[in-house]
Amino acid sequence: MDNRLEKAKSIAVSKHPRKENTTIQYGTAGFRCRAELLDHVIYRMGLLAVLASKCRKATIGVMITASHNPEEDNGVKLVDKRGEMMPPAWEKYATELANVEDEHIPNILKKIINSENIETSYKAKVFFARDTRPSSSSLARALQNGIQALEGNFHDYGLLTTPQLHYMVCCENTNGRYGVASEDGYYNKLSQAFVKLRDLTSGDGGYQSTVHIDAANGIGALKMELLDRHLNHTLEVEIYNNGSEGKLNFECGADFVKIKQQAPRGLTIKPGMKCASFDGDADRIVYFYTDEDGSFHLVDGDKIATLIAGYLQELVSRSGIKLKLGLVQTAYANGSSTNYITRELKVPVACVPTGVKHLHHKAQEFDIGVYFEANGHGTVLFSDHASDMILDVSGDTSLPADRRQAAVKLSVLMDLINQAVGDAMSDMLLVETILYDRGWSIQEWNALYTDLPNRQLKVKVNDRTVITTTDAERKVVTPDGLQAAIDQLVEKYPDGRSFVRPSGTEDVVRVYAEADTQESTDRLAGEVAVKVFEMAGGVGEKPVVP
Ligand code: 16G
Ligand code: MG
Repeated sequence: MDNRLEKAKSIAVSKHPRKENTTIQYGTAGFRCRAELLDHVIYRMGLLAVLASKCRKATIGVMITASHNPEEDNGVKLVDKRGEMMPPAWEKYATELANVEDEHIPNILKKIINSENIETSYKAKVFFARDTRPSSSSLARALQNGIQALEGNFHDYGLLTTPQLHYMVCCENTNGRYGVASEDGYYNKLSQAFVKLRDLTSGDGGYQSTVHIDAANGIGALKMELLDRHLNHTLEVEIYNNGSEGKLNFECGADFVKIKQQAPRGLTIKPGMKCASFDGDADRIVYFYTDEDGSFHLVDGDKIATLIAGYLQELVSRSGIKLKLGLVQTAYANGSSTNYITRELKVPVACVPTGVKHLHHKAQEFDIGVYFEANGHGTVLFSDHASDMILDVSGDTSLPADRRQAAVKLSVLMDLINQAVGDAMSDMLLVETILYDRGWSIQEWNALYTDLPNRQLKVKVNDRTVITTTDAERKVVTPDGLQAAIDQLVEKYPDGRSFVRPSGTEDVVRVYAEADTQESTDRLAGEVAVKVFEMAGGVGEKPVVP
């Protein structure tokens, strides 16, 4: 192995040297920055993926994408053996390996091998893929060089959405039980489940058969077109922002629509049209529409979560199977959604810190765990126990037809859902299945509950790590006195709620507020932002209260 580590170093020096002294951090969504800073980082992630594969004795995934970031950025994320995110220890290794001088690469690799007790003789295998960014293909070559430097096997899937790569890794490491590890395998699995569910459901009422999709000028457009070909016209899909003209994520995509609460560029919206936006790597989705009077309505991750949780709850209860269903949210979930879920649906709700890995982890504690961030990232997990029970009941002909039929629907839904990770395409098919079965238009769905007005602001501070939080980011611990100040402000407003947290992806502190009216919400958010500025070392212009 020592020889190979030396070889990895000399390739680093000759082909993928670390040219600048900037430090880069493996955050909640991997490394993300301007593409030109990433060549050496991605080469090194090839090396790390080989070690991870040897450590896990399984295939590891690497995705090259910067999701909803501008086209000039790029990023890289490692995918663990079941298609989930890598644990914190590996995030630390990634950060360390990315930032050392070229000549120290062998030392760091050796350190990881020792700490993790890695059997270096295991033949490593890495799956990788990339999004449509102009920089992605040359970065993919850097990655491949890294994998080959440590003599790992690999499969280059070319262009994929992030969730498709997670799916491939999960299929491969479960010996095909999850599905076939190919693009066709993915489309076949999802489309067959979708078409089967159309046969099992009614489709009456106000259901709108067409979805207008803003694909953010990204990879989602290419892949949605391929999936559409497998759907046999069971769903009418119109794709906008397919990348032929517009720029990736520029004034379009799920992140833009969620934050700006407005329709994306490139999609001329007409009243009542059912629309959805994917983000740049198609792991997030939000829906939206406008009224006759032109007002915009966002149907976000919270509404998707409630739609799914309510539907699954009903099926579980009709099937007669005793299963614990729960919903996982973050502090960003609109207060109305949490009230609706706990009071109307009577589904238990858990709140965890921001970031998919926290939600995913918590959702595993339920038999059926639904998790969604308000920004549209989420999925549903079925425990082994739940899936065994569902399959048993669906095949038991001695049971009443109604019970069995509910279990059959659940069993097909398990195939429709990408349980490895939130997936815009799979989530969209799931939402469309439920709306079809309910006979609901997007307006009827949106009317389940009314969102409290809410506002998000950013505050620039000298060092955002001075802010620490507890209680799933809902309470500030430091700086001293900030939480008491926030509490005092919140008290003034009916239905008021506010929290602040350091961003994991940008150098800012985020402020969230909600209250009974938009005016109160904006004022509360502004007042809290001022407190953060004053008490946590604000820099630049002081926020103003409207
Ligand atoms: C990352 C997370 C996303 C989270 C966002 C918060 C993953 C795959 N992605 O994009 O879940 O909502 O960060 O960003 O975990 P922030 O920390 O800047 O608010
Ligand atoms: Mg994304």
